[in-house]
Amino acid sequence: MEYKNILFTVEEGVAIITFNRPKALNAMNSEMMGELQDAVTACKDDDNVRALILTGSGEKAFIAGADITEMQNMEPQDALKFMELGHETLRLIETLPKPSIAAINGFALGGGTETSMACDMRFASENARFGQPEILLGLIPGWGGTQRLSRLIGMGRAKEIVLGGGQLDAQRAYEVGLVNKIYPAGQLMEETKKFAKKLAGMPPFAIKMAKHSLNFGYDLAFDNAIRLEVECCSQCFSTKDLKEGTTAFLEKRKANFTGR
Ligand code: DAK
Repeated sequence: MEYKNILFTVEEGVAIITFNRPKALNAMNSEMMGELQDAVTACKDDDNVRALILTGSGEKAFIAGADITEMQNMEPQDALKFMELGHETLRLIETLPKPSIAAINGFALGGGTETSMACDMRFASENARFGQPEILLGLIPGWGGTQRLSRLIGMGRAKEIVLGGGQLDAQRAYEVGLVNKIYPAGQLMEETKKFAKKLAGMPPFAIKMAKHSLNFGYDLAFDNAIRLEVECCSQCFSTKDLKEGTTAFLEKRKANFTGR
């Protein structure tokens, strides 16, 4: 697929998807969401990709929300299609058996905050701003904002943001646990790549099992969640990477994981 709204590169095992409509502050239209889904599927299928970064082009925005121009003229059937495509794509990112980081380089509003929350981690520049301003447009978050935000930062704070429509700066987002790290704008990509490359060097099957246990154990009753963890953990014992990791520890050397 040829991309018109995103850039897609892979370097040293790290895929980088860049939202690329800077004139519209990288607002997410349905074409861009389709391209995102295609690129994430390619990451899932390619064993050489071991980690994923999502970011925005330009200095102002990660994604300034769903494209309001496109949304304004949507018939309910088109809106439903766009919403389902968004849900499918964000869930694909969330459940990708590889780690993902959103490098948030400016505005991440509405669908922008929602896209960042589908990633495993959020690294922000000092000028990043978050929020769910949908209420100001007469609607509510449509890509998981009412669900992922409350799980990440708690119900009271999520209600303040979703019902109040206000924005959080990077520091506040860090304080409430929405953001993992904050960097000066000029260092954001370099630091995010450094961490993504570290993740790309981890044993892929253990990464996959860790994400599976975290993602799918979260909503289970505790005994079932622990059982899921036991099953995911015990499966790691079938890998050569576990042998390599434990042998390397005992031989006091760095492990060389091969993904087997
Ligand atoms: N959509 C379309 N264009 C946008 C945009 C957006 N979300 N955000 C910015 N732009 C465009 C502006 O119209 C402007 O275009 P020109 O006038 O130059 O042609 C250009 O980007 C630069 O923006 P500004 O001139 O406004 O720049 P400022 O620095 O003054 O302000 C801002 C930056 C981010 C504070 C401001 O642009 C802003 O408030 N933007 C809108 C933020 C927002 O409300 N985002 C949408 C949230 S709602 C669903 C699916 C998804 C969703 C819901 C339902 N279904 C299918 C049912 C999700 C909804 C949302 O995300």
